[in-house]
Amino acid sequence: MLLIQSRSRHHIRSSEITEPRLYLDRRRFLGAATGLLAAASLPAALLYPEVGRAARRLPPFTRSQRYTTDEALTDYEDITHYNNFYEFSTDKEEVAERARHFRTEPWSVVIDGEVEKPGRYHLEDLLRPHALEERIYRLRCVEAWSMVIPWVGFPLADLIKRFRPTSRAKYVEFTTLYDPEQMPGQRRNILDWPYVEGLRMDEAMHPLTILAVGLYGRVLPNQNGAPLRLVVPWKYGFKNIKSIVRIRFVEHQPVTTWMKASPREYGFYANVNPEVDHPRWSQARERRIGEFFKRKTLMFNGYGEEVAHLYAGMDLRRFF
Ligand SMILES: Nc1nc2c(c(=O)[nH]1)N[C@H]1C(S)=C(S)[C@@H](COP(=O)(O)O)O[C@H]1N2
Ligand SMILES: [Mo]
Repeated sequence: MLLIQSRSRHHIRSSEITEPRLYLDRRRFLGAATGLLAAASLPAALLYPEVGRAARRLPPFTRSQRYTTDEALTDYEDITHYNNFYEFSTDKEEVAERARHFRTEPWSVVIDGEVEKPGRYHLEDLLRPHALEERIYRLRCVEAWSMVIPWVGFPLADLIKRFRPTSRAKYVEFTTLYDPEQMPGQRRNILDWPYVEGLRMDEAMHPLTILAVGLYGRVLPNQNGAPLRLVVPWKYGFKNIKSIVRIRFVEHQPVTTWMKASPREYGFYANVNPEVDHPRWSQARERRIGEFFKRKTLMFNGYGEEVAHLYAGMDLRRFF
């Protein structure tokens, strides 16, 4: 276990791009230690051969036994070519191509607001202390489609504890990069850029909430929010803000991009709720990408046992 631990502390570098000789060495290393490693940190090329070796490698990660599902994974091709990322395009099938040359290195994240250790941190330094874990989560978009995605990331709570928010910090606000040169969507007024999202502190600290750096065992593709994105599986997809450059601790509820765009349609909480329709369509059912028949949408996207207590006593029609 020691071995795994220290390996998993490695950060992502440009040198993680697959290089055949290294790949072979890694396999030999694994072969020698299979007893110890078991299913813990198999190379992604073995876990998900369909991804291909061109995708960039992650440091080793463990697979969560707890945060997983028996449901079939959505195809890698669909996860990476059916994207909502308005900074690049409003056409889901065009995002991947438009994001192809997006530069995610170097990358830094500003941590500020009501926090004891504010600063601008290089991504490597931000990630270094965190052991990576694979978790399979459902993602339910407000547009009534869904996917099952094997993310690689770490609990947001661990990062929050490191920077020690003050007692005034009641919410966490996240901001996406603003760079119209690279993000053609930001040259148009489709949304009030940069994209902003937020969570109440207890939602941010919930063990289900993660910051993701990878999917399908590989570094997060640009179109999925490289190099760092939020994943909150019981909320509609739009809460899962991509390409984060700022994490700010605040006293008051942040005004999020979608609330500004259309307050009737998009609330702050955005918990998946089949009983509260979107003003323009029902939220009772969803289409799992890759399937033909629609399925019922589950309260809190099926994570009710873990998260319903966060909203005890709240009127979920009002706080949608
Ligand atoms: N910065 C930013 N983050 C974003 C979006 C966006 O347009 N810009 N779209 C959101 C929506 S609506 C969804 S459904 C998910 C889609 O994530 P995926 O492309 O990885 O499936 O990202 C969310 N995060
Ligand atoms: Mo979405």
